[in-house]
Amino acid sequence: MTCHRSVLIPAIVLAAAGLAARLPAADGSITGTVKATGLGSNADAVVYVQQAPGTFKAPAPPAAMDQRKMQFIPHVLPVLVGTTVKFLNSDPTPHNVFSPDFEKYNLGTWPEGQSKDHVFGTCAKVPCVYTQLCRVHPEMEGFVVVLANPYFAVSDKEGRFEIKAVPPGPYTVAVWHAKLKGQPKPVTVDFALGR
Ligand SMILES: [Cu+2]
Repeated sequence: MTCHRSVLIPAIVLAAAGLAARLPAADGSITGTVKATGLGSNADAVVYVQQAPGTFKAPAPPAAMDQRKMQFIPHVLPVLVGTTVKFLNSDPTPHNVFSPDFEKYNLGTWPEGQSKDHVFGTCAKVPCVYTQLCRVHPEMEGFVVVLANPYFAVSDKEGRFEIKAVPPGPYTVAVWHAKLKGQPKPVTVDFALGR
């Protein structure tokens, strides 16, 4: 048992538990809740496994971030490194897609119904957070959060999250939030077999 003392007030309280799933030995899930202290919503925290053994291939179908009603939707999009993100425009006004972070990108400005793809191909230090902005509308902001393995989830308004299909084993689960910080937590995904 270790006791951590910190001078920082953890603004996000992360509670997580590894759960046994189906039998026989199948992957489990990590579920829990995030409490975003002082905010009206507990949503949009990215909860992720810091390190997991193995190599991971980005999914072939692209992830998607839309621009709709003058907002990036989803507001926070976690992806595995190497993933292609399709940026759409569903508004009757042109939107731009750029990020000032890391290698930077500016995909240009395009009208309703069109889209452009961008590959998030590198991430030196997890999480790689790309602030997603629109030059036409400075108030618009979203986040693409690049991670090293596919074991991540985004919290809902109530703060609930579920990281699915995690192989059994010990992990450290961390949380990223645009405005708050939280402490990582150890979690073990295991199986209680009985008869
Ligand atoms: Cu815009």
